[in-house]
Amino acid sequence: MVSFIRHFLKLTADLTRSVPFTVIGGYLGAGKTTLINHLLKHADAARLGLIVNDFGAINIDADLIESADDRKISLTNGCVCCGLSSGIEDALDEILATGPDHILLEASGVADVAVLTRYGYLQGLRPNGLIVLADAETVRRKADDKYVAQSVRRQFKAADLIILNKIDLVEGDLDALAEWLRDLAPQASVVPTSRCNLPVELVLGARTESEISKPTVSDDPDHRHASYISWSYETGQVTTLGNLQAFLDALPFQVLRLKGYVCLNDGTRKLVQRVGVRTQIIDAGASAGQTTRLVALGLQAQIKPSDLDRLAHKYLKDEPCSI
Ligand SMILES: Nc1nc2c(ncn2[C@@H]2O[C@H](COP(=O)(O)OP(=O)(O)OP(=O)(O)O)[C@@H](O)[C@H]2O)c(=O)[nH]1
Ligand SMILES: [Mg+2]
Repeated sequence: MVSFIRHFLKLTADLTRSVPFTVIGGYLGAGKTTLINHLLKHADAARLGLIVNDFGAINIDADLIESADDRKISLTNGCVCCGLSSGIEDALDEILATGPDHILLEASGVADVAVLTRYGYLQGLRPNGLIVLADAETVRRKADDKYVAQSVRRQFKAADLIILNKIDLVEGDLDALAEWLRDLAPQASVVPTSRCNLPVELVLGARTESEISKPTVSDDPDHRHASYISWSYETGQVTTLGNLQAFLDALPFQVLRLKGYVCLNDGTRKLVQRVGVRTQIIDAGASAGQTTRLVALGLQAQIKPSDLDRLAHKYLKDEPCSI
């Protein structure tokens, strides 16, 4: 009896102390990291613990997230939805020990996100839902693409909230697009925005059990990301801005996502982001002590890492430093 009461008291204490756990999903480049940075900037004093699962061998997202390192853990070289499960449990323990108010997991863009919500039931945590980002410019095309439609649609069907991001890039009928998403995922609310500029409450606000979907076991026995291949590249050498541009122009359009940092021969560093055909090159400060690091993702049937190696060797190194 005494042990039962002790167990009951511990359970009650665990419930009141449990930390909300929210999964952030969405296909490659939809805006997951942008959302996390928005939350970090606007969540006032809330201490956010972050776990970032990037697909490639180098975790670029961990660098893109503007958070204190002790509350941010990156998991690389695989996807937590179909492997790395002990990795995520250890990471959750480590983050919990820092005393966060809320834990966010950025899933890799190709993850089976519904499977990840089950970690919210671990001791010390409470599930707070699954947010899925949609890239307003490309979502309809991706949802009909014969190779990626299944993984894109599966994410929406499991979502509690869909953030229809990048509406600044849409020229057509936005209402019709939102309506199409609502038909695809009637269980979720759909919120249009750009740059994930939303009230933080929408993501971090507490959701009751009836407001969140139950986690699932993957219904796809072949879900091992066999069809995707990642490419990583690192060099201590520098290049010119012109060669970086030539590299990006020469990349096959089948590269679905590319991101990382490139060091130039003028002593600066550029952040490079490419989602489909859209490319961004942003100043990222001085390159001192840094290396060029890039990751890319595409379908195994469509890109060859050796082709990307060849392009990188041709354009991203061997330039004498001009400073
Ligand atoms: N035009 C426009 N660009 C955006 C918007 N939101 C994000 N981006 C850009 O889209 C690119 C990808 O954004 P991320 O936040 O890194 O996307 P992600 O989902 O974390 O990408 P992965 O983790 O690689 O799957 C970046 O270049 C962002 O600056 C938006 O609302 N409008
Ligand atoms: Mg990201």
